[in-house]
Amino acid sequence: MISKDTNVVILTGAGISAESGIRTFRDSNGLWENHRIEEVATPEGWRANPQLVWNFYQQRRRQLLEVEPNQGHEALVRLENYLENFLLVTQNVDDLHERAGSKNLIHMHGELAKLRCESCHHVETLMDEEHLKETFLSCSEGEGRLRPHIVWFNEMPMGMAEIEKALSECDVFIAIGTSGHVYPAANFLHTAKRRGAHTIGINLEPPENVHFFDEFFQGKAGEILPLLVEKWTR
Ligand code: BV8
Repeated sequence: MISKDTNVVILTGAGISAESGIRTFRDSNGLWENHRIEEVATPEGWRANPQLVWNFYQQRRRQLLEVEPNQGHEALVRLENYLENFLLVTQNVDDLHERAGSKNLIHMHGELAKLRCESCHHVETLMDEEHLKETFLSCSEGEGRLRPHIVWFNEMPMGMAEIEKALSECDVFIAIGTSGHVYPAANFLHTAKRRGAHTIGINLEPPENVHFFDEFFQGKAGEILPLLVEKWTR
């Protein structure tokens, strides 16, 4: 069902990074449990208590130095190298997909490794020791304060025009390691289905929208993806 000229769009969520040791959001020891979403992942939370939000993200940025891509990330690189038309959209803000070698990649919810100036909006990857402390950082281009280059709730996700275009042209849509809680990402499955794409879900637990998938594989992405990609690229 997947051959070299099949047009594939993939959406990943926190579940694909779980086997690398990055906690997901809604599993029992999810990230949010230590904090209410409104406090740490909204513009209002940032305005109300920037130090709390900054410390929350600096702790997650420091964790990037301790984790590695897993076999799920690596299998997606093999699939991308095999296909002529491939787009990987991730809700994740870690850098494990690019470190595994993914190229055609959109971080629709931003990136932990990057910071953005609140005044001139200059974006930079800043992951040296001095950028990971709990003191605020200033923009190198002006004097604005740097904020996480992250899409918070009620902020516009990134790359939406490119994503919508890819979804309108795809033959196969694969959602991996996502609970289907967060919009507009959770709508991509329906957009692809309306286009007539074949839809595949891979998740540890059946997500809320499991019945909308043509095929669903329950289990760990790091175990299932290498087997599926080996079959598809044979
Ligand atoms: C927007 C960055 C509009 C932060 C994130 C009411 C109803 C519907 C929608 C809304 C509503 N009220 C508000 C909204 C919109 C809102 C939303 O969807 N809210 C939800 C909570 C109801 N969405 C927004 O605000 C979005 N923006 O709508 O803008 C707009 C329009 C015009 C102009 C301006 C604005 C922005 C949403 C982005 C928020 N930012 N991340 C950060 O990371 O710090 S969301 C956050 O959740 C992460 O990005 C995460 O990736 C994402 C989704 O979670 P998942 O990835 O699915 O993770 P989760 O833990 O939920 O699930 C993991 C799954 O993996 C589980 O199912 C588990 O079983 C599985 N798993 C675990 N281990 C494995 C595994 N699977 C396979 N293998 C394993 N080993």
